[in-house]
Parts: sequence; C-alpha cells; structure tokens
Amino acid sequence: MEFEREYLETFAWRVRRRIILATFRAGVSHIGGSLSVVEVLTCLFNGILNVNGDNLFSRERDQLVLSKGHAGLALYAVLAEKGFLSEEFFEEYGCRGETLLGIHPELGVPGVDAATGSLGHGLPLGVGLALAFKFRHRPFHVFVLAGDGELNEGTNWECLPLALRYGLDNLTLIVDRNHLQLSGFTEDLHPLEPLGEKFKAFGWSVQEIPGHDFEVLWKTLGEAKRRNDGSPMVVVTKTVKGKGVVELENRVESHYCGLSEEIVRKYLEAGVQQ
Ligand SMILES: Cc1ncc(C[n+]2csc(CCOP(=O)(O)OP(=O)(O)O)c2C)c(N)n1
Ligand SMILES: [Mg+2]
Repeated sequence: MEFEREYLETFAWRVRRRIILATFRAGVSHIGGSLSVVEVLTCLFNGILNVNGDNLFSRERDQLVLSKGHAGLALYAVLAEKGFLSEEFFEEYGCRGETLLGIHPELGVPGVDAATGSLGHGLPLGVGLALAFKFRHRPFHVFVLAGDGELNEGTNWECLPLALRYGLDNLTLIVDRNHLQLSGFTEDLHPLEPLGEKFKAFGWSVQEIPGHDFEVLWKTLGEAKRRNDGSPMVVVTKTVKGKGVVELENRVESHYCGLSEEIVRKYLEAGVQQ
C-alpha cells in the first residue's frame, strides 16, 4: 500500500475507539500502553508487514512479536479493524468465560505470531525467528515491539550481541518509549538514558523517532524492513502513554484502569482529529 495519511489517521482513530469501547465493556484494561502503540501497529498492518487474510497463521511471512503482551488489546483492535478477527470474537475480549482473547496474546488467535505477556522474552524469541529465516534463506522480516520499562529485563540485553554476531538485518526491535512503566517514570525507577547510545555500543543501528507521526513511522519502518546492511536495528519510538485520551496521557494511572462513560462519549464525539 502507498502512504495515505488520511487513511492511516482514520484507521488509528477507529482502533482507539475499539480499545476504548472494549475497555469500557471489560471494566478495566492495560489501556495506557495499548494507546501508545496504535500508530506503530497501524503502519505495520497497513503496508509494512506482508500479512493478509490468507496467511494469518503462517510462518512463511513477516512476523510480529508483541513483546509488551499486556498491550494485547491494541493488537486485537488492529486485527479486528483489518477484518482478520470477527466482530463476535473481538467482543469476547474481557469476558470472564472461555476465550482465546485474553489480556495477553495467545497462539491460535488469527494474526498473533507469538504468545507473550511475561516481559523480556519477545526479543530473544525474535532473534530466534530471524536466525531461522536467515538459515533457511527466507526473505521475511521480524519486528519485535517492546515496552521501555520492559527493557529492565536483562534478557533483552543478553541477546543483543547474538543478533549482531549473526548479522540479523532481518530483525527490527521497536521500543515504545513512553517513559512510563507500571508504577512510575522509567527515569525515576530504572533509568534507561542514554538509550540510543546503549544500543549503539552493542553495534546495533539506531533510529529515535516520534512515535505518533505517520510520515516518519512509515518511512523508518519501511526502510528498516528493506535494509540489507548486516546489522540488527532498533527503532525507539517516542510516544505518550494513554495517547488520544487526554485524561490518560502521560499518567501512571493509565497503565491499568477503567474509563468513565463521559470520557468514552467525549472521544466518540470528537471524531477523527487530522
Ligand atoms: C516478567 C514480568 N514481570 C512483570 C510483569 C508485570 N507487568 C506488566 S506490564 C509491566 C510494566 C511494563 O512497562 P512498559 O514496558 O514500559 O509498558 P508500557 O508502558 O508500554 O505499558 C509490568 C511490570 C510482567 N508482565 N512480566
Ligand atoms: Mg512504558
């Protein structure tokens, strides 16, 4: 697909609407970290990943590991918006009964490539998938989407040298740099800066970009996928936790909370903000 800003903006608005309504129905969700990755996921599923309705369960295509699995609702909302999940199935989110659509992504959900939720395992898994593609001469790309607080897990840092050693230019780590983790700001609790410099010191290519800007995201993620330079890459997307719902933006409480009817109504009435 060509870059179409208006299409992407409308898609993202509709994804946020799904996240908001599903949270309202469920009573509570990891809404803050779901809202901060909407633009990234919107780009990935509208032209970056070669996923379509016919290859949802396949390993013979690009793979996405949603390492910050607590944002599963954002992924489901995108999959539903693409028509990859039925409306009935999407509405199972948050219901207490038997469903595959729980808080964290599970294999068996169409379009979910990795079961995640225990933080710190997505990047090691992504390294393995990218290595397998290299060994088997497959032309596919692996994207791993991780939280910034998630980088507290040592497993992320342990596999950086391995990705470099095997020249995994078919692997891109996206870090959702919203500066908040579960109980506070990352720089107060477990400082990460200078984050880009740290990845560079491991020999990775680094891009630090605004994470809600479609034009920049589209260009950066597209180039990340096309590269062929023998080095793994990290794209640090500077985002706002709770993005799109003013009452939640940049607030610790937005990590896991519910929404008032008034907030839901306000969002729906505001419509797409171009
Ligand atoms: C191994 C592990 N420890 C703890 C948790 C609980 N937990 C869920 S989300 C979260 C905070 C993650 O922060 P961040 O990665 O910055 O997520 P975001 O801001 O994108 O929501 C924690 C500690 C977990 N899921 N897995
Ligand atoms: Mg965070």
